[in-house]
Amino acid sequence: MKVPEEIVELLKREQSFTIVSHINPEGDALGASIALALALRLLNRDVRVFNRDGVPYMYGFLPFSELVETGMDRERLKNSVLIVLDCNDLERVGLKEVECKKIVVIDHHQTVTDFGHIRWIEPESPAAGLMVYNLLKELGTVIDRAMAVNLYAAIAVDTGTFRYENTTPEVLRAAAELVEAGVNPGEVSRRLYESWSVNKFRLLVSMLKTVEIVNTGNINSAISIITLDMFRETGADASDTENFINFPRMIESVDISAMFREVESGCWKASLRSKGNCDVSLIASHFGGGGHKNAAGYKVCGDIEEVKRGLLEAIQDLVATR
Ligand SMILES: [Mn+2]
Repeated sequence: MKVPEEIVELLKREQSFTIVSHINPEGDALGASIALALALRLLNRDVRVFNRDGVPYMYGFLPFSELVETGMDRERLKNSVLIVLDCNDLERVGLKEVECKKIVVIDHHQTVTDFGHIRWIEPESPAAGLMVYNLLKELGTVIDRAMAVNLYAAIAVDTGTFRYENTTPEVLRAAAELVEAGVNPGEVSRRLYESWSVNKFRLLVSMLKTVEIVNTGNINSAISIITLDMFRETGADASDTENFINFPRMIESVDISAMFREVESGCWKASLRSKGNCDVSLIASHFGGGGHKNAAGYKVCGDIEEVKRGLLEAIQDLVATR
């Protein structure tokens, strides 16, 4: 991975930075943001970290997660370099417009926008955290334990803790170095996977009860639903649903896991995950959404039975016949 010289020079030259990441943040967005902020602080830079939705409960263990603010100081931003992490447009950040000194984009998602003055997009990188790790090495800052935990968590989340196909030798080498810097992998795994609230667990149980496995042509889809009533009954919230979609995917015969989460009465966020060659981005874009081959999503309003039927028809038309 080649770190753009322009970015290294900018970080060395400028004094004020504002780091932002996407709405509904997960470990990669947060860990990469916090680690970069800590490194810039070590270089005596003025740094703020912004995320519109703040730090979900489960990521409270990240060292210095309290640095993440949900309010943006617009006056300060005017003289600050904006660093956009783990996404590459303002809409994903949840901001309409910005007035700042310069915009740097650091992301591993391939998109078609040209937002930002300096764009470092590395679609082959499994995590934004790995890009920040390489950036810090290039900057020559020490990676202390706090930074290491944030970077390790970022990389762990986006590689399914080294289980997904994006787990490259480079990832494992970086992880080894982060462990040497003081990360306890067992503890991070415990925090990520074995620290659920009872409410979250109850919501998963409710969701699993809705799973239907439907065959269309040569594709088996597992469809699940989370309604506003289910949130009310369990006391869980939207951030608790991260990863729920992966549970039906555990079934060997399932090719697509689709989860409909009610965002407002009668309107749904559809998330799609697939295995292997089954391209769910075709389905998402058919409904005006987007994503990658194995992970995509869209928004839809209507009666849930009709919404499900619409999805199954799209699977039949776009994927099953291919
Ligand atoms: Mn990411």
